Amino acid sequence: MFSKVLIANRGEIALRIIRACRELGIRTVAVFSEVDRDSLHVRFADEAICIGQAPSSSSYLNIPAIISAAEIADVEAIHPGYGFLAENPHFAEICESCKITFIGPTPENMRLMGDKMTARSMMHKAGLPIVPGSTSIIRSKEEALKTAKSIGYPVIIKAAAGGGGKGMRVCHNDLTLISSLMTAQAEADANFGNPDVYIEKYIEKTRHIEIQILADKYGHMIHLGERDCSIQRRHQKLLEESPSVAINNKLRRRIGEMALRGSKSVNYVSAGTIEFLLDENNNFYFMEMNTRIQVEHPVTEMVSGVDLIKSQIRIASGERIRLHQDDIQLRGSSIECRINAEDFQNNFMPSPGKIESLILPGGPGIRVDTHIYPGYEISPYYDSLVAKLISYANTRDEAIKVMQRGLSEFHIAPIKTTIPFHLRLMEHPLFLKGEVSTHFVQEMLKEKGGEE
Ligand code: MV4
Repeated sequence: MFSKVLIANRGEIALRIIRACRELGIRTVAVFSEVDRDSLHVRFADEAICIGQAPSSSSYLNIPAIISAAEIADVEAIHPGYGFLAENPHFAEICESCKITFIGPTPENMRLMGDKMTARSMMHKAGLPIVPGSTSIIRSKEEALKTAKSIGYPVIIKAAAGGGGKGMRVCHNDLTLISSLMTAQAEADANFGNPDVYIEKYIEKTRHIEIQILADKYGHMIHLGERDCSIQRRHQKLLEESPSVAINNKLRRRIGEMALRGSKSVNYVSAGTIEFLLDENNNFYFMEMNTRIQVEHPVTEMVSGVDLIKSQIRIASGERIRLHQDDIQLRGSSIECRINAEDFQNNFMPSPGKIESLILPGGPGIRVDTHIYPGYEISPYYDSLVAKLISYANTRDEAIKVMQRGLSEFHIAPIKTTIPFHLRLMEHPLFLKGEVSTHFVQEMLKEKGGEE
């Protein structure tokens, strides 16, 4: 096992990793930007090193500064968390060349799965179902029209280097396809430095289902069931839950086996997530693979009893996963609400500033993953996630009740948060029945206010 690890991240995930390290007896080194000097990850770590100014490009994305900090502090490994450098194969290679273990997948894993088009064709070869669509990059209007004609409208244009919904365009006819092709290519180029796009049949009214897997360096892999991430707005997830009401044991076994088959075919190592779309007839299709720990990992931890961060660290240090698939007993129900510093009443506008007063919820079935405290200043430089409120109970109905109670105890002032949104969601008849698709939030917001 490592004796010292650097955490190349900030916020709640940096704290989460520090906590895992402490329990494993590993010393921790935090890195921070100039505005994060008073952050809890700096206080909780054994050592802390300033790596640059507030903009991410100067600090949390600054590879030379992070590697220098790792060399100075003499760490054996770096945990990248999520976002920032977590899925950057170049960074993982630099770590390797400096004899620092990158706690995550191999650079090769990240490179292959980072190209969504390559991921799609590799998973298809491995036998996973994929949505009908183009088998290569779309280079011309003619190619786009030909593909759309063969699969039929509606179609969706996606960026090869994209993921997470950025730069996607749904098209219903030849006219919108041609105009969207140009804008999608320009947007892909501007956002990812790569204009390549491909086309798929657009599947309506889907659920976003993802399977968590763990793989060690010796080819042994297990899956830890699914998360339902259908509650999202403009591709930002707002609530995740496990298990999904749409998945029975038989379907879970089938999707789980597919996720493992795909992961094995690319010799995957570490924690990873395979995203699927589930349509109204329970057909599922591979979408993409996320080669990192995800924001919503706690709901899987609650129902599986497996600590995913400790597992990542153990795997990176060369330990074997001692669990077999039969050992994994998913139990109970867990929900995570993302509490963002955003004004739900005002089109989810960012609401940074100083937290003057704070009361965090607690009690049975509540977990709060957060880095905020009274007096903490929420910076406009980084994402708006301020806390993850996670509930756990025997059944989904009970987990919802626990979440309602937790949300009503949660008090932050004067900044605005997504708590009022979640309180409304917890009373929505369709959410209570579990009848949600990826269009749910948009439709719910239309019911009152109508700002969408
Ligand atoms: C799709 C889709 C429907 N059909 N692909 C969004 C995130 C990325 N991982 C894949 N995504 C989707 N891909 C096909 N062929 C629906 C989504 C999707 C979505 C699309 C439009 C508006 C909201 C959405 C929310 C989740 C998923």
